[in-house]
Amino acid sequence: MSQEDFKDGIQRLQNNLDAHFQAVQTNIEGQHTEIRNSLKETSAQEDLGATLNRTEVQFMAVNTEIKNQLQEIGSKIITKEDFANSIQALQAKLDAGLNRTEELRMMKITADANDELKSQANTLKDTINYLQSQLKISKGQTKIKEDILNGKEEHLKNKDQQISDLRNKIKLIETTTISKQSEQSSKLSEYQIKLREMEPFKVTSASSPPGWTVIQRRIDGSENFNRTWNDYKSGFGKVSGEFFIGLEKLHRMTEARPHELYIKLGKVNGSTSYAHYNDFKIGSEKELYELKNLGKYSGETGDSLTYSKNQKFSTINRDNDNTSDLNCAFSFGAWWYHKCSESTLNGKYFKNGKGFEGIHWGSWHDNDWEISLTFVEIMIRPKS
Ligand SMILES: [Ca+2]
Repeated sequence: MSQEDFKDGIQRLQNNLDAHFQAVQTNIEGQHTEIRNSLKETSAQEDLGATLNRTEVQFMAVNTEIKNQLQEIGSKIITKEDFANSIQALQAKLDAGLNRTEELRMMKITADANDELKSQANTLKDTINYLQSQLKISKGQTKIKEDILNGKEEHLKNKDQQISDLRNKIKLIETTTISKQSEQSSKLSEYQIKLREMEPFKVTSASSPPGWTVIQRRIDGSENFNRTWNDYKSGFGKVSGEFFIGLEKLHRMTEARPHELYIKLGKVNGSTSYAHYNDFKIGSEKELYELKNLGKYSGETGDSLTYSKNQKFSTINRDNDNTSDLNCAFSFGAWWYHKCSESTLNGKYFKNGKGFEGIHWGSWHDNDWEISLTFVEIMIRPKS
Protein backbone atom coordinates (compact mmCIF):
# COMPACT_ATOMS: atom_id res chain seq x y z
CA MET A 1 0.00 0.00 0.00
CA SER A 2 1.34 3.37 -1.02
CA GLN A 3 1.57 6.23 1.35
CA GLU A 4 -1.05 8.05 -0.76
CA ASP A 5 -3.40 5.10 -0.61
CA PHE A 6 -2.88 4.90 3.17
CA LYS A 7 -3.66 8.59 3.56
CA ASP A 8 -6.80 8.16 1.44
CA GLY A 9 -7.79 5.15 3.50
CA ILE A 10 -7.28 7.07 6.72
CA GLN A 11 -9.28 9.97 5.32
CA ARG A 12 -12.14 7.68 4.34
CA LEU A 13 -11.98 6.01 7.76
CA GLN A 14 -12.01 9.41 9.42
CA ASN A 15 -15.01 10.51 7.35
CA ASN A 16 -16.82 7.31 8.13
CA LEU A 17 -16.05 7.67 11.80
CA ASP A 18 -17.17 11.28 11.77
CA ALA A 19 -20.41 10.26 10.11
CA HIS A 20 -20.79 7.42 12.58
CA PHE A 21 -20.19 9.59 15.63
CA GLN A 22 -22.40 12.27 14.18
CA ALA A 23 -25.19 9.70 13.80
CA VAL A 24 -24.55 8.34 17.29
CA GLN A 25 -24.47 11.83 18.78
CA THR A 26 -27.72 12.80 17.04
CA ASN A 27 -29.25 9.58 18.22
CA ILE A 28 -28.04 10.22 21.76
CA GLU A 29 -29.22 13.80 21.72
CA GLY A 30 -32.59 12.66 20.46
CA GLN A 31 -32.76 10.12 23.23
CA HIS A 32 -31.66 12.68 25.79
CA THR A 33 -34.39 15.08 24.70
CA GLU A 34 -36.90 12.28 24.80
CA ILE A 35 -35.78 11.17 28.24
CA ARG A 36 -35.64 14.74 29.52
CA ASN A 37 -39.15 15.36 28.27
CA SER A 38 -40.42 12.18 29.81
CA LEU A 39 -38.70 13.08 33.06
CA LYS A 40 -40.17 16.52 33.34
CA GLU A 41 -42.98 15.42 35.61
CA THR A 42 -41.09 13.04 37.83
CA SER A 43 -39.25 13.71 41.04
CA ALA A 44 -36.29 11.66 39.74
CA GLN A 45 -35.71 14.28 37.06
CA GLU A 46 -32.66 15.83 38.70
CA ASP A 47 -30.82 12.51 39.31
CA LEU A 48 -31.43 11.14 35.82
CA GLY A 49 -30.67 14.48 34.19
CA ALA A 50 -27.33 14.66 36.00
CA THR A 51 -26.42 11.12 34.89
CA LEU A 52 -27.30 11.92 31.31
CA ASN A 53 -25.22 15.08 31.33
CA ARG A 54 -22.28 13.17 32.76
CA THR A 55 -22.59 10.44 30.10
CA GLU A 56 -22.87 12.99 27.35
CA VAL A 57 -19.73 14.81 28.51
CA GLN A 58 -17.80 11.53 28.66
CA PHE A 59 -18.98 10.58 25.18
CA MET A 60 -17.99 13.93 23.76
CA ALA A 61 -14.55 13.56 25.34
CA VAL A 62 -14.06 10.16 23.71
CA ASN A 63 -15.30 11.48 20.41
CA THR A 64 -12.84 14.37 20.53
CA GLU A 65 -10.00 12.02 21.46
CA ILE A 66 -10.71 9.76 18.46
CA LYS A 67 -10.89 12.74 16.17
CA ASN A 68 -7.59 14.06 17.51
CA GLN A 69 -5.91 10.69 17.06
CA LEU A 70 -7.23 10.36 13.53
CA GLN A 71 -5.86 13.80 12.71
CA GLU A 72 -2.54 12.79 14.24
CA ILE A 73 -2.52 9.64 12.12
CA GLY A 74 -3.38 11.60 9.02
CA SER A 75 -0.60 14.13 9.60
CA LYS A 76 2.15 11.58 10.32
CA ILE A 77 4.14 9.28 8.15
CA ILE A 78 3.61 6.09 9.94
CA THR A 79 4.84 2.57 9.70
CA LYS A 80 2.73 -0.45 9.13
CA GLU A 81 3.22 -1.34 12.74
CA ASP A 82 2.11 2.11 13.85
CA PHE A 83 -0.89 1.83 11.60
CA ALA A 84 -1.79 -1.56 13.06
CA ASN A 85 -1.47 -0.08 16.58
CA SER A 86 -3.47 2.92 15.60
CA ILE A 87 -6.19 0.73 14.13
CA GLN A 88 -6.15 -1.29 17.38
CA ALA A 89 -6.41 1.88 19.44
CA LEU A 90 -9.22 3.10 17.23
CA GLN A 91 -10.91 -0.24 17.62
CA ALA A 92 -10.64 0.18 21.41
CA LYS A 93 -12.02 3.66 21.20
CA LEU A 94 -14.84 2.41 18.98
CA ASP A 95 -15.53 -0.33 21.50
CA ALA A 96 -15.60 2.33 24.19
CA GLY A 97 -18.00 4.34 22.03
CA LEU A 98 -20.15 1.23 21.62
CA ASN A 99 -20.06 0.78 25.39
CA ARG A 100 -21.27 4.34 25.75
CA THR A 101 -24.01 3.56 23.28
CA GLU A 102 -24.84 0.51 25.39
CA GLU A 103 -24.89 2.77 28.43
CA LEU A 104 -27.23 5.10 26.62
CA ARG A 105 -29.42 2.12 25.76
CA MET A 106 -29.46 1.44 29.46
CA MET A 107 -30.47 5.02 29.89
CA LYS A 108 -33.28 4.28 27.46
CA ILE A 109 -34.24 1.39 29.73
CA THR A 110 -34.20 3.87 32.58
CA ALA A 111 -36.46 5.98 30.42
CA ASP A 112 -38.68 2.89 30.06
CA ALA A 113 -38.64 2.65 33.84
CA ASN A 114 -39.64 6.26 33.76
CA ASP A 115 -42.47 5.30 31.41
CA GLU A 116 -43.46 2.68 33.94
CA LEU A 117 -43.35 5.39 36.59
CA LYS A 118 -45.41 7.60 34.32
CA SER A 119 -47.94 4.87 33.77
CA GLN A 120 -48.02 4.36 37.54
CA ALA A 121 -48.52 8.07 37.92
CA ASN A 122 -51.28 7.85 35.36
CA THR A 123 -52.81 4.95 37.25
CA LEU A 124 -52.54 7.09 40.37
CA LYS A 125 -54.19 9.96 38.50
CA ASP A 126 -56.94 7.60 37.38
CA THR A 127 -57.35 6.46 40.96
CA ILE A 128 -57.54 10.08 42.10
CA ASN A 129 -60.06 10.83 39.36
CA TYR A 130 -62.05 7.78 40.38
CA LEU A 131 -61.96 8.84 44.04
CA GLN A 132 -62.95 12.38 43.07
CA SER A 133 -65.87 11.05 41.06
CA GLN A 134 -66.81 8.84 44.01
CA LEU A 135 -66.62 11.92 46.23
CA LYS A 136 -68.87 13.76 43.79
CA ILE A 137 -71.36 10.91 43.88
CA SER A 138 -71.09 10.79 47.66
CA LYS A 139 -71.67 14.55 47.83
CA GLY A 140 -74.64 14.15 45.54
CA GLN A 141 -76.02 11.43 47.80
CA THR A 142 -75.43 13.62 50.87
CA LYS A 143 -77.31 16.44 49.15
CA ILE A 144 -80.18 14.06 48.38
CA LYS A 145 -80.17 12.89 52.02
CA GLU A 146 -80.11 16.50 53.20
CA ASP A 147 -83.06 17.26 50.95
CA ILE A 148 -84.90 14.27 52.39
CA LEU A 149 -84.07 15.45 55.94
CA ASN A 150 -85.25 18.98 55.13
CA GLY A 151 -88.42 17.49 53.76
CA LYS A 152 -88.88 15.47 56.97
CA GLU A 153 -88.24 18.59 59.07
CA GLU A 154 -90.87 20.52 57.09
CA HIS A 155 -93.22 17.59 57.57
CA LEU A 156 -92.57 17.62 61.33
CA LYS A 157 -93.19 21.39 61.45
CA ASN A 158 -96.52 20.84 59.74
CA LYS A 159 -97.34 18.11 62.25
CA ASP A 160 -96.42 20.45 65.13
CA GLN A 161 -98.74 23.07 63.67
CA GLN A 162 -101.50 20.48 63.31
CA ILE A 163 -100.98 19.37 66.94
CA SER A 164 -101.06 23.01 68.09
CA ASP A 165 -104.27 23.60 66.10
CA LEU A 166 -105.82 20.45 67.59
CA ARG A 167 -104.82 21.60 71.11
CA ASN A 168 -106.52 24.93 70.51
CA LYS A 169 -109.62 23.13 69.23
CA ILE A 170 -109.63 20.92 72.36
CA LYS A 171 -109.27 24.04 74.55
CA LEU A 172 -112.17 25.65 72.73
CA ILE A 173 -114.30 22.50 73.17
CA GLU A 174 -113.35 22.34 76.88
CA THR A 175 -114.22 26.00 77.39
CA THR A 176 -117.50 25.57 75.56
CA THR A 177 -118.26 22.45 77.62
CA ILE A 178 -117.55 24.28 80.89
CA SER A 179 -119.71 27.25 79.98
CA LYS A 180 -122.47 24.90 78.79
CA GLN A 181 -122.21 22.93 82.05
CA SER A 182 -122.52 26.10 84.12
CA GLU A 183 -125.43 27.26 81.97
CA GLN A 184 -127.14 23.90 82.37
CA SER A 185 -126.60 23.67 86.11
CA SER A 186 -128.15 27.16 86.58
CA LYS A 187 -126.32 27.20 89.94
CA LEU A 188 -123.10 29.20 89.99
CA SER A 189 -120.01 27.20 90.90
CA GLU A 190 -118.46 28.10 94.22
CA TYR A 191 -114.85 27.75 95.26
CA GLN A 192 -112.52 28.84 98.01
CA ILE A 193 -109.75 31.40 97.93
CA LYS A 194 -106.92 31.30 100.49
CA LEU A 195 -104.88 34.44 101.00
CA ARG A 196 -101.88 35.00 103.24
CA GLU A 197 -102.83 35.71 106.88
CA MET A 198 -106.55 35.26 106.09
CA GLU A 199 -109.10 32.51 106.58
CA PRO A 200 -110.09 30.81 103.30
CA PHE A 201 -113.26 32.33 101.84
CA LYS A 202 -115.85 31.24 99.31
CA VAL A 203 -116.36 33.00 96.00
CA THR A 204 -118.35 32.19 92.86
CA SER A 205 -117.28 32.18 89.28
CA ALA A 206 -119.14 34.49 86.95
CA SER A 207 -122.09 33.19 84.96
CA SER A 208 -120.45 34.81 81.99
CA PRO A 209 -117.84 35.51 80.79
CA PRO A 210 -116.16 32.38 82.20
CA GLY A 211 -112.94 32.55 84.22
CA TRP A 212 -113.79 35.62 86.30
CA THR A 213 -114.32 35.74 90.08
CA VAL A 214 -117.38 37.71 91.19
CA ILE A 215 -116.68 40.24 93.99
CA GLN A 216 -120.12 41.88 94.19
CA ARG A 217 -123.56 40.92 92.96
CA ARG A 218 -126.99 42.61 92.92
CA ILE A 219 -129.85 40.57 91.46
CA ASP A 220 -133.02 40.88 93.53
CA GLY A 221 -132.60 43.24 96.50
CA SER A 222 -132.60 40.38 99.02
CA GLU A 223 -129.39 41.57 100.72
CA ASN A 224 -128.92 44.76 102.74
CA PHE A 225 -126.11 46.91 101.26
CA ASN A 226 -126.68 49.86 103.61
CA ARG A 227 -123.82 48.81 105.89
CA THR A 228 -120.93 50.12 108.01
CA TRP A 229 -117.19 50.31 107.39
CA ASN A 230 -116.49 47.00 109.13
CA ASP A 231 -119.07 45.14 107.05
CA TYR A 232 -117.56 46.51 103.83
CA LYS A 233 -114.12 45.70 105.17
CA SER A 234 -114.85 42.02 105.79
CA GLY A 235 -117.63 41.43 103.26
CA PHE A 236 -121.22 40.22 103.59
CA GLY A 237 -124.05 38.30 101.92
CA LYS A 238 -124.17 34.90 100.26
CA VAL A 239 -121.77 34.24 97.43
CA SER A 240 -124.47 32.24 95.62
CA GLY A 241 -126.73 35.29 95.63
CA GLU A 242 -126.25 38.92 96.56
CA PHE A 243 -123.00 39.79 98.34
CA PHE A 244 -119.87 41.91 98.59
CA ILE A 245 -116.55 40.08 98.92
CA GLY A 246 -114.95 42.62 101.32
CA LEU A 247 -112.36 45.39 100.87
CA GLU A 248 -109.58 43.63 102.77
CA LYS A 249 -109.79 40.60 100.46
CA LEU A 250 -109.84 42.87 97.40
CA HIS A 251 -106.75 44.67 98.72
CA ARG A 252 -104.87 41.42 99.35
CA MET A 253 -105.85 39.86 96.01
CA THR A 254 -105.05 42.86 93.84
CA GLU A 255 -101.86 43.60 95.74
CA ALA A 256 -100.58 40.05 95.25
CA ARG A 257 -101.18 40.07 91.50
CA PRO A 258 -102.30 42.64 88.92
CA HIS A 259 -105.99 42.17 88.13
CA GLU A 260 -108.51 43.19 85.51
CA LEU A 261 -111.99 44.43 86.38
CA TYR A 262 -115.16 43.51 84.53
CA ILE A 263 -118.54 45.06 85.44
CA LYS A 264 -121.70 43.57 84.00
CA LEU A 265 -124.85 45.66 84.32
CA GLY A 266 -128.52 45.09 83.60
CA LYS A 267 -131.66 47.21 83.40
CA VAL A 268 -135.16 46.26 84.40
CA ASN A 269 -136.07 45.86 80.72
CA GLY A 270 -133.52 42.98 80.52
CA SER A 271 -130.87 44.80 78.51
CA THR A 272 -127.28 44.21 79.66
CA SER A 273 -123.95 45.89 79.06
CA TYR A 274 -120.42 45.87 80.42
CA ALA A 275 -117.40 47.95 81.33
CA HIS A 276 -113.85 46.61 81.41
CA TYR A 277 -110.77 48.08 83.12
CA ASN A 278 -107.43 46.42 82.56
CA ASP A 279 -105.57 47.22 85.82
CA PHE A 280 -107.60 47.10 89.04
CA LYS A 281 -105.94 47.69 92.41
CA ILE A 282 -107.25 48.53 95.89
CA GLY A 283 -105.08 50.04 98.62
CA SER A 284 -104.80 48.90 102.25
CA GLU A 285 -107.10 49.86 105.14
CA LYS A 286 -104.46 52.41 106.17
CA GLU A 287 -104.95 53.95 102.73
CA LEU A 288 -108.75 53.81 103.33
CA TYR A 289 -109.02 51.16 100.58
CA GLU A 290 -108.25 53.71 97.92
CA LEU A 291 -109.08 52.83 94.30
CA LYS A 292 -105.39 52.95 93.35
CA ASN A 293 -105.47 51.65 89.77
CA LEU A 294 -108.09 51.16 87.08
CA GLY A 295 -106.09 51.00 83.91
CA LYS A 296 -107.71 51.51 80.55
CA TYR A 297 -111.47 51.44 80.04
CA SER A 298 -113.14 49.43 77.29
CA GLY A 299 -116.72 48.28 76.92
CA GLU A 300 -120.23 49.38 76.00
CA THR A 301 -121.60 51.20 79.08
CA GLY A 302 -119.22 54.12 78.90
CA ASP A 303 -116.69 54.96 81.60
CA SER A 304 -118.32 56.01 84.90
CA LEU A 305 -115.59 54.82 87.24
CA THR A 306 -112.42 56.71 86.22
CA TYR A 307 -113.92 59.73 88.04
CA SER A 308 -113.51 57.70 91.25
CA LYS A 309 -109.89 56.79 90.63
CA ASN A 310 -107.51 57.62 93.50
CA GLN A 311 -110.51 58.19 95.80
CA LYS A 312 -110.87 56.62 99.25
CA PHE A 313 -113.74 54.32 100.15
CA SER A 314 -116.65 55.80 102.14
CA THR A 315 -119.50 54.11 104.04
CA ILE A 316 -122.50 55.44 105.95
CA ASN A 317 -120.34 55.78 109.06
CA ARG A 318 -117.06 56.83 107.38
CA ASP A 319 -116.95 60.00 105.30
CA ASN A 320 -113.76 59.88 103.25
CA ASP A 321 -115.07 61.87 100.26
CA ASN A 322 -114.07 65.39 99.21
CA THR A 323 -117.29 67.21 99.97
CA SER A 324 -117.30 69.40 103.03
CA ASP A 325 -120.99 69.50 103.86
CA LEU A 326 -122.18 65.94 103.22
CA ASN A 327 -121.31 62.27 103.17
CA CYS A 328 -122.02 60.95 99.63
CA ALA A 329 -122.25 57.38 100.98
CA PHE A 330 -125.11 58.33 103.27
CA SER A 331 -127.38 58.93 100.28
CA PHE A 332 -125.93 56.68 97.57
CA GLY A 333 -124.33 53.77 99.41
CA ALA A 334 -120.72 52.82 100.05
CA TRP A 335 -118.30 53.67 97.20
CA TRP A 336 -115.11 55.45 96.15
CA TYR A 337 -116.34 59.04 96.23
CA HIS A 338 -114.71 62.31 95.19
CA LYS A 339 -117.38 65.00 95.11
CA CYS A 340 -119.73 62.08 95.00
CA SER A 341 -119.44 60.06 91.76
CA GLU A 342 -120.73 58.98 88.36
CA SER A 343 -121.46 55.44 89.57
CA THR A 344 -123.14 54.02 92.72
CA LEU A 345 -123.28 50.24 92.47
CA ASN A 346 -123.93 49.76 96.22
CA GLY A 347 -126.98 52.03 96.20
CA LYS A 348 -130.50 51.03 97.20
CA TYR A 349 -132.13 48.26 95.17
CA PHE A 350 -135.32 49.25 93.32
CA LYS A 351 -137.09 46.25 91.77
CA ASN A 352 -139.00 48.51 89.35
CA GLY A 353 -135.73 50.06 88.10
CA LYS A 354 -136.53 53.60 89.30
CA GLY A 355 -135.07 55.50 92.26
CA PHE A 356 -132.85 58.54 92.86
CA GLU A 357 -130.75 56.89 95.57
CA GLY A 358 -130.53 53.68 93.59
CA ILE A 359 -127.89 51.83 91.57
CA HIS A 360 -126.42 54.08 88.92
CA TRP A 361 -123.87 53.99 86.10
CA GLY A 362 -124.41 57.47 84.66
CA SER A 363 -122.82 57.02 81.24
CA TRP A 364 -125.12 54.08 80.44
CA HIS A 365 -128.37 56.00 81.04
CA ASP A 366 -127.54 59.62 80.08
CA ASN A 367 -126.97 60.51 83.76
CA ASP A 368 -130.69 60.09 84.37
CA TRP A 369 -130.51 59.57 88.14
CA GLU A 370 -134.11 58.32 88.27
CA ILE A 371 -133.01 55.13 86.56
CA SER A 372 -131.80 52.40 88.92
CA LEU A 373 -130.10 49.25 87.59
CA THR A 374 -131.52 45.85 88.58
CA PHE A 375 -128.50 43.68 87.82
CA VAL A 376 -124.86 44.13 88.84
CA GLU A 377 -122.01 41.66 88.73
CA ILE A 378 -118.54 43.02 89.49
CA MET A 379 -115.76 40.57 88.63
CA ILE A 380 -111.99 40.42 88.68
CA ARG A 381 -109.35 38.07 87.30
CA PRO A 382 -105.57 38.00 87.43
CA LYS A 383 -103.97 39.60 84.40
CA SER A 384 -102.46 37.01 82.06
CA1 LIG B 1 -117.86 64.58 102.93
